[in-house]
Amino acid sequence: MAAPPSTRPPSTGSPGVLSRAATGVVAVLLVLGVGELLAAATDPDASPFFAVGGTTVDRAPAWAREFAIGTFGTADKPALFVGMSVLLAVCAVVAGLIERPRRPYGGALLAALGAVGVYAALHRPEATATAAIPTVIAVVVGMLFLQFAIRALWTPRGGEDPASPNPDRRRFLVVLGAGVAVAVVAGAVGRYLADRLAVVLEDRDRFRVPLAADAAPAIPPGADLTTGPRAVPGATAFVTTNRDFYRIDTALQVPRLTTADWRLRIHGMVDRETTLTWDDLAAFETVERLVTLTCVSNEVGGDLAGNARWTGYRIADILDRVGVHPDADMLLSTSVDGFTVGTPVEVLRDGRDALLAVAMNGEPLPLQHGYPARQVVPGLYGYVSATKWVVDWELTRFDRAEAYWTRRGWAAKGPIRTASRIDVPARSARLTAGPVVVAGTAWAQHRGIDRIEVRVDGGPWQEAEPATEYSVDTWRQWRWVWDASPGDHTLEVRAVDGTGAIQDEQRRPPVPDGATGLHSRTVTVVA
Ligand SMILES: Nc1nc2c(c(=O)[nH]1)N[C@H]1C(S)=C(S)[C@@H](COP(=O)(O)O)O[C@H]1N2
Ligand SMILES: [Mo]
Repeated sequence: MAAPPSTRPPSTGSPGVLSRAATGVVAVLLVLGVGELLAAATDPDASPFFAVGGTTVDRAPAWAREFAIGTFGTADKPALFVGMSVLLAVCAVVAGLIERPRRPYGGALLAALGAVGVYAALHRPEATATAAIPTVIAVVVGMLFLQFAIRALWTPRGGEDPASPNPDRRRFLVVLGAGVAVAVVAGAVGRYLADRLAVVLEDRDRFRVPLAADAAPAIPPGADLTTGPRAVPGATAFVTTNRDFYRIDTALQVPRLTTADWRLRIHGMVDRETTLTWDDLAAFETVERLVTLTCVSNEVGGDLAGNARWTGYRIADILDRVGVHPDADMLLSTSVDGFTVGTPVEVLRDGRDALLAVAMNGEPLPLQHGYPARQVVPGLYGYVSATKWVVDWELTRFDRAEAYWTRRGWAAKGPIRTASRIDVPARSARLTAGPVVVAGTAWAQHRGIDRIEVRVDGGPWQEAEPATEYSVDTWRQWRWVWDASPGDHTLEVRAVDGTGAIQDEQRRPPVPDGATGLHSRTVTVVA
């Protein structure tokens, strides 16, 4: 008897070349798509594909560059991307062909490509260690996919017929399709976010910082310990650069808001509900001030404080325009990302320079610091005053509303506590006996710093030399010359604020309303 005709082709023992190659290609697409999305959401310079491209351009030897420009002209960058894509496609096909169930050779190839991406991302200008994260996660996703899909290709359907190990085509196609879908969606969303960022960056480039009708007083010589003939090496600069300014917020992705899209809706207990557009701001007087910001989470001796030149509009002027009800005691401000802050209305209207700021140190606000508009209120910790990307003001009451951090255990009101810090000599410094310059900074925003005192090994307090005071809203530097004797010594500092109150010496953690205690530094002096 003749055998019945087989409906299935006999098993060849290994799935088709095309399917395996396709699996490799989809795995690489996933790496690119996921990498693009994660980079766009965190750090656009960390995109594996574009980091490799950028690093190739930067590292290309002169002859290669000459050749590329000579051959492709202004299309040298598209040519680079095409070249990279061809190379990637070849690697993708190879990865698919060499991957085996439980033997992820193709995955190893993806990891090797990923290593190149990580290297490139870490070597972009201004890159930090986190630039590696998008590539690492994307490669892991790609490797898992590759192994999963290849297993679908090799595993017999349900395993019920071990004699004919035919792959489950349908399951394989579903896995492959899902991979393509995720790669495409991730890539598209990633590109959208990246374009959105480009739009905001262009908007920021076009933005001209308004000239201040009421400019900040000049910084007197002697306010800054880092300049002048008596400059102290290692001291903290009086004005913090935008790059060095601490950053604290809850935003996983920095909000991307253009001046055209920006609105400030003012509502609640007001006479006239108003929505301000960017152009409406021009009606208010432009003010420029130096103000020191501090985070409530700053530990004793910590660096979550910075001093910048802010340009903007008086919050009080804007509040006057809408007419605040007398029983409203809280300005509940909301960021475009939903973060909320509750600020006492009284503080905003007591004459201090509470600003809706649009510029920082003469530049439009950096995206991370609240572009296009944020609040700056002298004397209050950031969590109760300094709303970045602010788009909504509700006039309300502290007994009706609760802001983001208050709901999470922090105090409803947060005046800044008097603090002082030793910056020089450095931690665990080894010094030579004799005169040693000790220096640092101290702050008590809106009360000012009157006096700074230093003591050695718990001895008597000795008055340090304060730098020239700029204003009660900025920090004040100080220096003290110590006649150091050999041995291990502990230096401590304390400040006296403008009301004559001595800094609180009792050690308390930052929660719920700011750390207290003295900053100390232990140093070794050798003969
Ligand atoms: N939108 C938004 N604004 C915010 C925050 C935030 O998480 N989201 N954090 C606040 C806190 S706690 C501080 S200390 C300051 C820090 O401002 P900076 O990042 O510009 O230094 O921003 C404040 N404004
Ligand atoms: Mo903060």
